[in-house]
Amino acid sequence: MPTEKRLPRRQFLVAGAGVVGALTTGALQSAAQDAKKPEVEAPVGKAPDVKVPEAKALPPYVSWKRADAVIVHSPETIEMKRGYGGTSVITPNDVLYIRNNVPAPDAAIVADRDAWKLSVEGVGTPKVLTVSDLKALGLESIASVLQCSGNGRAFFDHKPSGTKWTVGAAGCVVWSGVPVRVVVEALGGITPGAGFMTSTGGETLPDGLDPKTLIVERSVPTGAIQEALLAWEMNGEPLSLAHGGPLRIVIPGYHGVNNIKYIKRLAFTPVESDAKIHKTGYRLHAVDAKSAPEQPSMWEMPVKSWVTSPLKDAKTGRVQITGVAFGGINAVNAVEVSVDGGKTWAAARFVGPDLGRYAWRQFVLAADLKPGSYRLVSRAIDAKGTVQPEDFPTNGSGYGHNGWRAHGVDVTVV
Ligand SMILES: Nc1nc2c(c(=O)[nH]1)N[C@H]1C(S)=C(S)[C@@H](COP(=O)(O)O)O[C@H]1N2
Ligand SMILES: [Mo]
Repeated sequence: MPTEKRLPRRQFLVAGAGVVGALTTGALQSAAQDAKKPEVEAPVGKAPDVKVPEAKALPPYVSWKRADAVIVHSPETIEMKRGYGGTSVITPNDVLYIRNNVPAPDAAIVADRDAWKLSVEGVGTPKVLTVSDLKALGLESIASVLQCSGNGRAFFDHKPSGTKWTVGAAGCVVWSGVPVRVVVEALGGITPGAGFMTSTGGETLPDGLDPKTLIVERSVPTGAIQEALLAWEMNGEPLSLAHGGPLRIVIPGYHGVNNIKYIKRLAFTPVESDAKIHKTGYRLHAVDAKSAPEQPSMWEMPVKSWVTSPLKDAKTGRVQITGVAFGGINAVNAVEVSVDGGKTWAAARFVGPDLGRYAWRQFVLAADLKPGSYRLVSRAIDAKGTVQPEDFPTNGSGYGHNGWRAHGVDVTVV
């Protein structure tokens, strides 16, 4: 799927019988319910200026998620509620968002994790390696922000289609696995002339459709391999099926879509993938333009931050204003908070351990607030000195919103 939109109806209808057919029928029904259900007022604890859909049940493959902490937009798009990620840097597994462009594979694939196979191509000695082989090759751990390209889509005024994520399609995760460069070295290095690293997802695709229109396959410039990890563990637990188990590629600093789950093929290629999701999908383009390969791809993430508390009401006196800030492809250096919608700013303080360049940092600003109305906004600055912008340009699919103004929250101090 090129954008964060649901599968077009036609594709569901030809999906046929079997697991995929059954799941997609569910997705269709939920899409229909979406259209009918009224939007309800955001309850306490969420940004009051964004309407959220009524609660839906968690689908079986993510039944272990915290129902009270997530918004189920559809069986394949589940958002963490604002303010539910805690203040201990790492986003707990049971609240981290979920995004599947096609239904997740059958749970059978995590029954024997070590047997999962990855085909490595475009190297000196191409080879099929099992997870067990990969575990023998090396081990590294890295913290990185996983964020969907469409995070913040709800804040665009032009109503782009696709999931209306606010701030919850993001989290900070510690991944463990083997560095891609270790695997590449073991297999004789990258074939000369291969400028891209292409990752392919292992979902079972429905028969009778051109796989190129459905397959989840993304290319990134080979430079990204320096930090890339083939991960089998997430926050100390075996990688769940929902988050890509048995094996997923993690490309720190890159948008979520490039972090391919159920990875079955890793290829070093002279050209970029011609899969629809890569060739024309996830591109920044004008609202009235069609997606095209020459438009910027959703690769590196820019600097971003938002407030996580308070979100609605606060008691008069000292208030601890918290939030998260990250630099995307760069480290985050500083963050400022404003209680008057961006007229005046004060430097916030980072809280907790610094887990490195690709992790986010929690921040806090203690403010003494009298009764009244406040617009809380935050603005981060990365290690290159890039300041989070006030706005982000409108674009067709509603990707990449990191504008600080729209991410603010209105709080009443009583
Ligand atoms: N195989 C596969 N990998 C995938 C996807 C997918 O649908 N299939 N979705 C991508 C997108 S768009 C995002 S935002 C992230 C979401 O990761 P999560 O569900 O673990 O939060 O996975 C990416 N990797
Ligand atoms: Mo995404």
